Formats: sequence, structure tokens, C-alpha cells
Amino acid sequence: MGKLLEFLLHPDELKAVIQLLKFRQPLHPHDLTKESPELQRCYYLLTKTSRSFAAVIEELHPELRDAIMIFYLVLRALDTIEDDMSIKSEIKVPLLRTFDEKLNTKDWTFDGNGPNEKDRLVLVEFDKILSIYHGLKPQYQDVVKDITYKMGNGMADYILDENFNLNGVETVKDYDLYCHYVAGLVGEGLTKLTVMAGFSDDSLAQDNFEKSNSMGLFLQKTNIIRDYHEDLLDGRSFWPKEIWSKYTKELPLFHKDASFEQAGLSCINELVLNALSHAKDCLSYLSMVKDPSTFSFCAIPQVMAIATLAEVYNNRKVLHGVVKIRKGTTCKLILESRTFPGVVAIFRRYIQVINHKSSVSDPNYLKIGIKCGEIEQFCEVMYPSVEPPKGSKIAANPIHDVLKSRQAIDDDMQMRIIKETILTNSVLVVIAVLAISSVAYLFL
Ligand code: D9A
Repeated sequence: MGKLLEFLLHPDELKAVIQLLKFRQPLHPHDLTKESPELQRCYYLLTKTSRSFAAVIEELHPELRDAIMIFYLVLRALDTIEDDMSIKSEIKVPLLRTFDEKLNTKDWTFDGNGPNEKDRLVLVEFDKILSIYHGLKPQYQDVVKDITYKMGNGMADYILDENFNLNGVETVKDYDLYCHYVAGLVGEGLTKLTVMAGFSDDSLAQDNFEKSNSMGLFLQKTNIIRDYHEDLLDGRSFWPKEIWSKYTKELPLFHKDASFEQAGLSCINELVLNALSHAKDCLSYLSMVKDPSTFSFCAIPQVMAIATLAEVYNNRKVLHGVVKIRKGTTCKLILESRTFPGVVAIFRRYIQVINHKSSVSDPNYLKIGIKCGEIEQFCEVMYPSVEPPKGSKIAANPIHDVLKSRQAIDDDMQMRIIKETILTNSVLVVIAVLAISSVAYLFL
């Protein structure tokens, strides 16, 4: 019933759902039934861990599809060990530190997760993952192993820090470092893979993977803000004390004591402000991803994140439960994020939403305004909303060279999108006409 009302209120989203599910042409169709049983099992495990994102991975270019699928599952395995509060640290810490070595074996599995751990199957059937892993190109195997090593050790460092589990991270610097281990390193690994495959610009592998790190931090910080309530119920928190201590003596007061609600909102807003500091990096990263399937893979999580930030901004529901974006909105965003100009338009839209939701009474009102202005300006320089007058000189900007070099790719995709939209619209019109005429027939 809720769904029906939702779609009546947002008919464009209903169309997006239909277009996405019925009319979209996959870039690289993948017939799994022709593959080995181990590979089929890996893709099955993938859909079990993340239904929507599995579909995106399955549509990747065949050159990277299996490598990224395995990378995702290995990281999920690591995460499932880190996450499981029922594993004692005497077991957990050495396991995390030596997890990369399991990748040298052919048959390692692990049955030590609690029965309620959602992704325990990934570890129980880790031998299937290993068998596909060893068939990857050696340079891809090296990337997966290197990131596994760095991430496992980073996670272990934080578990040993007793204080971390009880009070979360201390400073904003710690927050960035923790997010680097669990998410920034993922960005780094994926950048290495896509650069090796020739799918994104080599320059992304320079400057110490700064932009790749931002890709991960933007996603991770968004999840951390959104999951405040759920995490506290599980007895942990990832909000940095340096920020929350400005608003409360004790974190749970935000949801336990109604008089702290306003303070809680201000705290959320400051965390959103902090997360937005990565937005420009993410956009410029995406501008350098050339292969269309890799582009979608990278862009979808980012547009979901900016939409989520706009949703959680100044939203008291975050303090009391889970805040989610509608399925229909998700489908719309997935369809629109297939070209770079589409992604920029999405970012602009949600930045404006945040700016409008911002209230003068918020301690960071000015800072939010400035941050939103900065991001909007960045978008405006890339895609000016008004045609510059003839003969006027545009200041030289390296981003324009990047945009020029990807114009053909985006134009090509835009053409596909137009065809697909025409097809969807025509079929929907035919269905509507048939429906209306049959109703009319019954009554006349
Ligand atoms: C990603 Cl290989 C993640 N994480 C995500 C998903 O996106 C990133 C984990 C493993 C891999 C990739 C991701 C995708 C594309 C490019 C990226 C990138 O960098 C260049 O990572 C930075 O969330 C997990 C981390 C954030 C910790 C890195 C997207 C995803 N979405 C979930 C939604 C959810 O709420 O969990 O997994 C889903 O669709 O189920």
C-alpha cells in the first residue's frame, strides 16, 4: 500500500523502475550458465551480500568483472570478521593481520562467525572464492592481496585500541584514518585495477591516491552518519568525539533525551559538512573514468551517497531509526548517472536541497552555505548553466581538457539513453491507451 501511494506521488519514479528493469540494454551481457560452478557460486554469494550492487558488478566489462567481484567478496569476508562481536579479539586480531596469506592457499575456509552474521557464507565457502582468485591475471591478484594486507592490519590496529569500541574515534584525523583503512583503501585498489585495464586515466594513480581515498571516505562517512541509531543499538559508534563533544557529553543522549534533539541535529549537520569536503574530489575522479561500465560502477554509489546526505541533513529521524532513499529514487539516479553531465546534475540538485534545508539557527549555517557554494561553482565551471556570450574568453582550466576528451563517450551513452527512453515511453503509451480503452469499453 505504501509503495502504491509512493508511486502515485512520484510517477516519474515508477517509470524509472520500469525502464531500468525492462528496457535497459546491458553494456556487457553476461550469461552465467556457461560459466564454471565455482564462478556461478561466487556470483551467487555476491548477490547474497548486496543485491543491487551485485547487478552493477555483473554488468562490468569482462576484463575486470571477475577481478572486481572477487575483490568485493574478499573485502566482505574481512569486514565480516571485523564486524562480528562474537569472535574474541585473541582470534580476531591475528586473523585480520594474516588474512592476505589465506590468499596463497587453495582451500582455506572459516566457520567461526556467529550464526547471525549476515555474510558468514562468504567465509564458509571461501575456497570457491580462492579457486577463482587464482585464475585472475597475476597483476590483479597482487592488487587484491596488497589491499587485503593493508586493510586487515589497519582494522586490527583499531580493535586493539580498547577505547575505540566504547567511545568511537577520538579526533577528526582518526576518523579519516579509520575510514581510509576500511574504505579509502578500497578506492585505491579499484583505481589500480581500472588504470591497469586502461579504463581510467593514469593520473588517478598519482598524488598518493588522494582522489581514490576521497571516493571511499565520501561513501563511508555517509554510511556512518546514516547508521547512527543502528550502530548505537549494537553498542558502538563511529562518530568522531571531536565533533559530537561540541553538542553533548554522551552520544546516546541524542536519541534518549528529547531535550538534546536540537543539538543532535546540529551534530548531524556538522558531520554532513565534513563529508561534503570530499565531494569535489569525487566529481573530478569520476570525470577521469572512461569505460562506461566502470563509470556506472563508480558513479552509482556516489550519487546514492549525495542523495543520502541530502536526506539525513537536518533530519531528526536519523536519531531514532534508519533513513533510506526510496527504491524509485534509486532507479532514477541509476539511470541518470550513466553520463558524467548526468552525475554533475544530480550533485547540483542535492547540494541545492541541502542548502535549502539549512537553517540560520544552525551553528554551521555559514560554513554549509560556503561549502555548497564551492561545490556548485565547481559544477558550474564544468557545465555552465548559461551559454557564455560569443567571443568571451573562458579562463584556461585543465578540467576542460578532461571534459573534452570524454565528450564522445558521454555523447554515445546519451544516444543510447534517448533510444531507450523513446522505447519505454512508446510502450507505456500503448499500455495506457489499451488500459483506458478497455475501461471505456466496459462502461459504454
Ligand atoms: C565499494 Cl570493490 C565498496 N563499498 C561500497 C560500494 O561501493 C564501493 C566495497 C567494495 C568495493 C567497492 C565502490 C564502488 C566503486 C568505486 C569505488 C568504491 O571506489 C573507486 O569504493 C570506494 O559501499 C564499501 C566501502 C564504502 C566501505 C568502500 C557500494 C555498495 N553499496 C551497498 C549499499 C549499502 O548501503 O551498503 O556496496 C549496496 O548496494 O548493497
